Amino acid sequence: MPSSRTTILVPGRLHPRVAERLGDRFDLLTVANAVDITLSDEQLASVQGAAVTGSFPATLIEKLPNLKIIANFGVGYDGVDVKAAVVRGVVVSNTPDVLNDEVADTTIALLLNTVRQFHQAETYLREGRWVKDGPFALSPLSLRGRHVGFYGLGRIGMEIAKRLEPFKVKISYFTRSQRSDVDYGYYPSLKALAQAVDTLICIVPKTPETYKTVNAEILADLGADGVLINVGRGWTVDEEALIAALGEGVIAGAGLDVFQDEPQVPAGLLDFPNVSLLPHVASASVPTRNAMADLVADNLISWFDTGKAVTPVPETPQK
Ligand code: A2R
Repeated sequence: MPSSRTTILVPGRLHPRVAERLGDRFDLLTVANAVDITLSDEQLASVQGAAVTGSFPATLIEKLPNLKIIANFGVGYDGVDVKAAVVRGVVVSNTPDVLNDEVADTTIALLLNTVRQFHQAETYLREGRWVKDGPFALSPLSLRGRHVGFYGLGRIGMEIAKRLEPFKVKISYFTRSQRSDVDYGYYPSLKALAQAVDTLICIVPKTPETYKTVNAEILADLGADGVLINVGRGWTVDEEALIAALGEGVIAGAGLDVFQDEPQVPAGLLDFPNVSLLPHVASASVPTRNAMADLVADNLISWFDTGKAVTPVPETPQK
């Protein structure tokens, strides 16, 4: 006999805490991924919600006639075809704010790691080279005296900027709309910002407008002392241009937590001593991922209790 409980589709991997929170009151229908779906028509018709990490394409939305809400794990929801959801009147939710502090902390660590080469210094110690070869070489770069530009100054960017203030660096930014609540220098284009600063922190979403916008020209504008930090999406940076710029000394270093084709990282990036690379871990602590998982569950529970998600994305507003 079919269950009277609401069915939530889970395509691919999902933080276990989401399933724990939802299991009591929903039927979870787990499938291997969002593309190769081999469910019966009856099963597809039973799905009213989805909990997703990563991809939720239009082809899947089309297969689910009774879908009401897609709850995305993560603040970036570029894996969900929001346009298709809007057409169908499906609400999409994400997990904003609960990860701001963790991502901001990681960004400061990545920036310091990049300019001061602490990752290499630690490896040097662990390999016994301090004893054998003497002190670790002075880092060519420093955070001292830097002018840091933000490409994106939203929820996460603001937390990074606030953390940078006591580091006594100058802070500027480019966003499409100027903020009225900060004194940082505003530049009306990425080019103008890159020309003004020597350190660029990217924390913009993956949208058609941000694709490979950090290109050869922007890197050249950043200059020979330039440091690029990307904690938004790999999509935003032209990785080939970045590798060329690092190889030719067009910029001085880079710190990356995100890549175009994760988990693949271009081999060309691995060889540079002036680059710090992380495997997309900016929000990846147990407490922060638990908070994100709770917000995914809260969105689904709230939707089916009250008809409203807790944190719907702007494209799918609620009355
Ligand atoms: O442009 P504005 O005024 O909407 O400012 C947003 C900025 N932004 C852009 N800036 C320049 N050119 C664009 N085409 C563009 N599109 C967006 O990025 C805003 O300052 C910032 C995004 O802030 P939030 O929406 O608050 O996002 P949050 O939570 O800071 O996360 C940013 C991204 C996520 O989408 C994930 O991809 C990644 O960080 O975790």
